[in-house]
Amino acid sequence: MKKIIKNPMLLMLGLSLFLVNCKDQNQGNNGALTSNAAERVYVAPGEHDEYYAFISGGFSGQLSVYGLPSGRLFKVIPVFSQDAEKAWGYNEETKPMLNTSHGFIPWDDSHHPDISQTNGELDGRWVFINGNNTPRIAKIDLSVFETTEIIEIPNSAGNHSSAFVTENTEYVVAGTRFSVPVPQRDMPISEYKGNFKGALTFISVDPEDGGMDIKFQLIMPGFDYDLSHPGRGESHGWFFFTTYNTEEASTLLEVNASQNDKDFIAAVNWKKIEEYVNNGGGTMMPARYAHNVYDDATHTGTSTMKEEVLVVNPSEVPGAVYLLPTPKSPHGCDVDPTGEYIVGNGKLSADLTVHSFTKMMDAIEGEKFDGDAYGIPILKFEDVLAGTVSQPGLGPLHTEFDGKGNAYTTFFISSEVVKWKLGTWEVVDRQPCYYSVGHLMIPGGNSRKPYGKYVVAMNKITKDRYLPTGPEVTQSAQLYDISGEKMELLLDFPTVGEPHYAAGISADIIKERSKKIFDLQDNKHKYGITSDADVRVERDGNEVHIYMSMIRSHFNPDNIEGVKVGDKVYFHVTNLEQDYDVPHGVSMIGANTSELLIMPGQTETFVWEPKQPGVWPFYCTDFCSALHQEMQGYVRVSPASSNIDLSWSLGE
Ligand code: K7E
Ligand code: CUA
Repeated sequence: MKKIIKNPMLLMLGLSLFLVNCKDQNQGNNGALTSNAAERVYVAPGEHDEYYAFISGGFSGQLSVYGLPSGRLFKVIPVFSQDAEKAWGYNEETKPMLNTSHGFIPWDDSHHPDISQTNGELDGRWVFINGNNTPRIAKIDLSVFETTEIIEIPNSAGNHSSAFVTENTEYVVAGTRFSVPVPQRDMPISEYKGNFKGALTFISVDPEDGGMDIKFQLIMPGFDYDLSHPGRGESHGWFFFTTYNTEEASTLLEVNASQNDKDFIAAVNWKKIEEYVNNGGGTMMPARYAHNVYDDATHTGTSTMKEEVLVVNPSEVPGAVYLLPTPKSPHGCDVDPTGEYIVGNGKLSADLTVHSFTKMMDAIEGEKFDGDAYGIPILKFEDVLAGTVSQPGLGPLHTEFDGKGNAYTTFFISSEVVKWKLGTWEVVDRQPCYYSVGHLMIPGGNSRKPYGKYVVAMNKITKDRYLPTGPEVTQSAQLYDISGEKMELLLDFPTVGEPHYAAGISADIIKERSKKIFDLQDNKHKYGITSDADVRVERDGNEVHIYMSMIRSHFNPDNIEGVKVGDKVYFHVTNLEQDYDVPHGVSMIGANTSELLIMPGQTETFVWEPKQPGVWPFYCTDFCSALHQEMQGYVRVSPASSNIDLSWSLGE
């Protein structure tokens, strides 16, 4: 046990608990300033927010949509976790979206959303987000705010240094946190060192429809790959990954992965590797992974199992990968808007380390190496160092930029956001967070053009900040105004799940692209109908298919007879409405699934397996009109042995 106590991280965690419990922290603004702050986050009834913020749900597996500066929650977009409210993963159309090589996986841990870019600026077409646990990348289409694609990542585990996009969304990148045997196989854990590998996956994104496809996987040494960011401007074409556990320990990492004085930032020249694979380089290896696509015309997801993936070893492409020594177990890996500075946030380091892209290129050209790791050249720390921010705080995690030459770094242990200047490395301001901040987000932060008006800090601990709700209290974000010299805390707001990273964008870019309805005439759903003339009920063995419509304020049909115990009854329900904001819902007594919430012009399906004879009602779950309570129907269920014919009707 003595050995454990020597671990600096534990000592620092102890200090953190002390700080968190210490009540004499500056509690922020006084009364007069508070009313001023209230005005600055107040969005009057009927007015719109200036920014969208897409905040990850962490262990909720979802992505939440907020407005800034109000902090108002608009929507929780289901991504990796089943959501009964929207039937995600419950209806027949979206179940395939959660398929993986491990079967149907109804949950994940989502950390890092990133919005698509064109020429290094956010274009608001899609937002990508990682699933850590069963490695996946999802794409959300921001015209409909729905998850429309999920691709599983083979050879990967704890998909954490993900999902960040290059400056023309050429790639969304997914780095493995855990190294594992590649390919997976039965072997002793003690043989980790030298044998386990870390896959860095480059997923191409179709510039037209956003379709994702794994272009190649770079098979790296068995480190942990924690976070990553793309180069931009001059450094476009490179991608940077922080590593820890360069010790390659497989047990008690809190001690064994904290031995090396420096770990690395891995710099990957993806353009060079892209060229190599475009010329036939790399090796196809067997790998099973699911590729799930949701089609807005058929309103249906399909899952395809892929069988192979293209892998590249760094040694095959000399000059494509270098290692930049970085103290000490770095977490965040953040690139400034010019693309010159790469910030490594060493969790156990007293100072913040900033590398220079220009110096890195000079050192590479001069071939000034300090040995290698598994054949990958290590550059000299002094040769690539742009500067250090000296003792800015304790436990640095993540850095964002305001586009005006300032950087903002979160410190988990000392629980604060620290503002410092790029180039002079001087600390110019610090503000406490309540409490223990993880990520922070400046809208447009991961691009050439951050908006630089607000920063959102996302905190791990809230303690006494809100009314208590039993042992589990809300997670929380805090909004600061950063338009002046000093940061000003404006607002606390609760979040869904545990927020990690977030992505923010000017509302104007998204607003005008937002779809209002699905066009009924474009509905290509296999079981969809476009008018009441197509309403019917069909039997196929013990399967019964109900082609049903819904419009204010009835279902058609609303009386169905001839269903029997033992049948599998499919309700294929089309919402015939073509007006904005008129969804209908449907639910059936005793159905082992969720309701459906169906948008105008859309078709969805649920399955009901009646267990008992009787007359069983169904009803609309969304208060759609003054006669919403009249929107109901009955299904008569007869014993399995009965010979009552199928019949259906409305108003007869
Ligand atoms: Cu720092 Cu998963 Cu980005 Cu959370 S990670 S804090
Ligand atoms: Cu339709 Cu309520």
